[in-house]
Amino acid sequence: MSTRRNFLRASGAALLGSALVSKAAQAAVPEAPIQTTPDTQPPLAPPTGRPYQPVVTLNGWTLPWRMNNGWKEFHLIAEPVRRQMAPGMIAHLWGYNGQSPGPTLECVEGDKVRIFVTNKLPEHTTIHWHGILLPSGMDGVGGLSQPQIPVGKTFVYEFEMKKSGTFMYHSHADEMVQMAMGLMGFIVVHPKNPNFMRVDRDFVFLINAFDIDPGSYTPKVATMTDFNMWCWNSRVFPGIDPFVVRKGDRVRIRMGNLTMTNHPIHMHGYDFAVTCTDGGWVPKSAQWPEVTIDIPVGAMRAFEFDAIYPGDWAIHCHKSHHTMNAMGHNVPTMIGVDHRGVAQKIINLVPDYMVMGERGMADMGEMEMPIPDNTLPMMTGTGPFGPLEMGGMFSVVKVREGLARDDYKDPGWYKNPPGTVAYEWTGTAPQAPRIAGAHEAGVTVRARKPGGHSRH
Ligand SMILES: [Cu+2]
Repeated sequence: MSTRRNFLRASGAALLGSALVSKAAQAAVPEAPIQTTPDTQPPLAPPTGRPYQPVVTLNGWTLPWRMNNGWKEFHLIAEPVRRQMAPGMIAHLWGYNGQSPGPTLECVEGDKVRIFVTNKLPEHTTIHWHGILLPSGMDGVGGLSQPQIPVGKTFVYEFEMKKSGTFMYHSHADEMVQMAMGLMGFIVVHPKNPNFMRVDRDFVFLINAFDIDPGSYTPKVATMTDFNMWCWNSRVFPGIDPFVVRKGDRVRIRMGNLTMTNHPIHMHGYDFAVTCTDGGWVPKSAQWPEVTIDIPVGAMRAFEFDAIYPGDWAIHCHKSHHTMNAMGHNVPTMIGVDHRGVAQKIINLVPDYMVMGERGMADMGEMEMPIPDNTLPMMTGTGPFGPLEMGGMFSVVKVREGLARDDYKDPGWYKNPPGTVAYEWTGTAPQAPRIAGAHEAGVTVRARKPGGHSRH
């Protein structure tokens, strides 16, 4: 993390005489730390103010603040950023303080917050505090609740955090463009009583989506529904960090959806309780059990579980197109199509043509198909047993015994106890009952794999 000392120095408040200090201190903007890596940062224990159990932002960070006469002051800078979506792909987005999404803002119920927003974008902007109860004029809708923040100017938002829960912030100016470019972030307001709804590990991420053509860097901003990069915190698998959990911990996962469609998020290995919505905490008697939680557009949800089952548990969006990257879209179905005879004729015309998908698409996960620069394979990643064949909104909850309280380092793959892994049957297979006539006998399909990379 680096700071903008030059920017600060320009304000020069610290050198003024005592008579001027309080006025100058009010006028001085607080530091705006920036983040230069997309790695998950350790939780930021609150150095001042009321105590709370901090959250961990997946592939993100929490914005430090300063206290000023009872106000918690934050400084967000809206600006163009370069975000690595996964190793091998950079996106040119708009974000805050060096990354998209911007840093998570954490505070406590009852806190008075003052948020400075500096606009370093090429056009005007605002920030809307999604779900927060506040004065109408602080709501951040450009033109409705305030003038737009012009290029190069800094505006101040001031309000009290009246209730705890799970919230978001995002641009509310030229929204189609500014949301499509990544101007968004997470807000967590902790309960005043640190024992209320306390958990040991509290993860947060935004669900967001971009439309970036293979080989290019900048999202297409006019896309309505046909996005191709399905992200958690502007990252796609295998770029999304695992949720590292100590066995026995009480765990909360909070999500907010700023895409244009719903996402049924499914976690393996557990059932969990839905404990927080965008409207607030769900009382114990009303918490409902799930294994998949649908997150509507513009909504936030949180669920909790006791991490009693060690293992590597997949967590992903259950829309299967959301677990693949850009190359996987608009591909014809070729299953059962016999290319023999046709392929050679096409290769005479198109030397690079390859026959794919006659047996399904799993070949794509196994091979290194030539793809454009700055583009991720449509399904990728390798696990302890081979190709994972995933992309997009996919990660792993890694529950391990004996981790330290604050240890979020990737512990590697789970070592399954002997006799607990699915295995190949080598004896005589028992008869599998099947409805008469339902099976089409005698159809053989053959796939031809591409010849390699000789032309690239
Ligand atoms: Cu989805």
